[in-house]
Amino acid sequence: MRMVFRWFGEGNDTVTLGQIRQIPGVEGIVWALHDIPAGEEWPLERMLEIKKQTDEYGFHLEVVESVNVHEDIKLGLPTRDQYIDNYKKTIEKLAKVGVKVICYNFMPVFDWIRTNLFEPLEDKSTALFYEKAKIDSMNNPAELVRVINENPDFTMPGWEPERMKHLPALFEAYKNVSEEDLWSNLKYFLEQIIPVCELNDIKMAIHPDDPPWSLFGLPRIITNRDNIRRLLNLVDSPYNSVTLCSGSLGVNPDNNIAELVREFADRIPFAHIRNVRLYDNGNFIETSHRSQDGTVDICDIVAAYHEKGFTGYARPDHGRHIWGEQCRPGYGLYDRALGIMYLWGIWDSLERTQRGAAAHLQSTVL
Ligand code: DNO
Ligand code: MN
Repeated sequence: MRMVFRWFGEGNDTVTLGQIRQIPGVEGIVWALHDIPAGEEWPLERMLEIKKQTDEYGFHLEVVESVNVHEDIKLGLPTRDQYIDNYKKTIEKLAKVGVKVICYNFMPVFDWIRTNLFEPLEDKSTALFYEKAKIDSMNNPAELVRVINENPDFTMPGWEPERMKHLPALFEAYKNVSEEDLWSNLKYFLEQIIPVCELNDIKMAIHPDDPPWSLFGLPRIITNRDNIRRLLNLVDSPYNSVTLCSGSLGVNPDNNIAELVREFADRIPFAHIRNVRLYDNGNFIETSHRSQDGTVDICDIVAAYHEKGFTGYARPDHGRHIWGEQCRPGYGLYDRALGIMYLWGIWDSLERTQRGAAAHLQSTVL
């Protein structure tokens, strides 16, 4: 397991590279050029700038999260080809700074959806929260557009006001895009991209939908085991792979993440590991990593990775906001650092046990 840490860049993150350097066992930075709009080619000079900053701390840049996919590609519009060309050129340049994995997602319009970014937990820390009743009350495009039109300042946590302006048009564009259409648009994209990845030794690792169900009438397809199988078969290459996110998939209790790890291990170059607590009413909140603190059994998941001899990258994904830290929602220093130490704790003790068992076996054979 190769531990990495997401960093949003100089001036764009409250956490510094110097602080990350002091978290035990972190070897690389998960990065992106966050200001470049989806569909545009990333400039090499900008990548080299990041490389210069991170080199100083001895971090590698092998994982990018995310190179976002332009909406026209997801919609399957004729204009998609120019954006796919740009994506290919970006892949070629990323290879030049040593990138090995590109995490991306194929969720129409929205990335993750929550209703409160600072919901208090019992210990007075706060975390990202999803309130089912609130989402249900506006869970169709017409209703959401109505709410937006009536309140020009309306925004949901994490949705930039800029993007909210385009929502009615985007919903209109997606009106006739079914799940099957989205599958075929993803296939079209991957068929074009994967050969370029093979040439450049970079894996495309799709992030599951968060939450893994359809919202506002928009299709969502990377949601469960069967759909991950289908994704991997769209283009059967090791370069077509998955970012297995325990928190995103874990809010559906039917998804057994450890089982997914066991089944898909050789196609998971990047693991997102975090816990969530599900409530009976369909709400969920992100919690600390410890198995007992949420509904997702992190010990079992790490054990599954260990059992499979996982040599891919892992990051603690989100954390709570603790000790008064003012930070990007979900991306503080403290709780993610605690999460890393929990993951290492499980991992290292499994290593010991395995080594002990091997030594024991050797001594009995002798
Ligand atoms: C949630 C996070 C995501 C992720 C993007 C990847 O679990 O990991 O916001 O960064 O969806 O494209
Ligand atoms: Mn994730």
